[in-house]
Amino acid sequence: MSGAPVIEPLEGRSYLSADLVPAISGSLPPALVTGGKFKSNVVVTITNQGDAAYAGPATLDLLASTDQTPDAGDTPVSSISGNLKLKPGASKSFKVKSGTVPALADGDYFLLAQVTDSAGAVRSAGSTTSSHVAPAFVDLTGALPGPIPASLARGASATVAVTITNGGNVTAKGNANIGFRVSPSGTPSQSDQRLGSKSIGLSLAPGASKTFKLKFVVPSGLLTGTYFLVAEIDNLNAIAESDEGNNDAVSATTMTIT
Ligand SMILES: [Ca+2]
Ligand SMILES: [Ca+2]
Repeated sequence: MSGAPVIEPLEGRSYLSADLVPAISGSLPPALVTGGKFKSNVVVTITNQGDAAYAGPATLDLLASTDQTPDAGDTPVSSISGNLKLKPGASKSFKVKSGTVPALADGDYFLLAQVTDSAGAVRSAGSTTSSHVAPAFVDLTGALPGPIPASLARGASATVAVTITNGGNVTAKGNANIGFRVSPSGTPSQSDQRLGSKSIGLSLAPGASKTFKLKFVVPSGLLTGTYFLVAEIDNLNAIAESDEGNNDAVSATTMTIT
């Protein structure tokens, strides 16, 4: 039998202490407007991962950061302070329902949650996804999802589907004119022959797409031939956009005008 006594090494012992650790679930919207309001489903959960109960003041700071580590370059988004009571292993959740986007430079930002306890211990967690922060902008683009008529006589009309997407970070609102043209090469040019246009009332949320069925008439004077169909979104430029040069949608197939 072994006679060696079991001795717990003294250096292995530690004082009992609380340890407030934040975690973030949910995310901010992928596109945020500088200085604008945001809504979110973010929940910050603070868990006492220590082995002693915590009771005392604590501060939860939310920061916007270009990386997932807090540092002096981060920008405060909001802060809550109050008394917190948490037994070892217990958690408390805080919903971040809305807020204001700080005046940040254009870029991608993570949300950081930083907890400071009464002893000055700081623990943090970062969101897994980032949000792109930029001043308010609208950018319309278009697509012709097809099909388009394979053949059309001059003087005839046709109805085609035109999909409009707002790639901006605020709602695109206004009356947009959709101008149809025919392109022999498939590379749109302002010298393409015109088929007429259609005005539509537009209200498109950031990132949203909508498909419109639009009718055009082939002018009797159009030169016969085989063409790609071009739909230029907002061809009278009633809606200001960050990029006015990406508004031509080109059909995947050609149509023969007879
Ligand atoms: Ca555009
Ligand atoms: Ca425009």
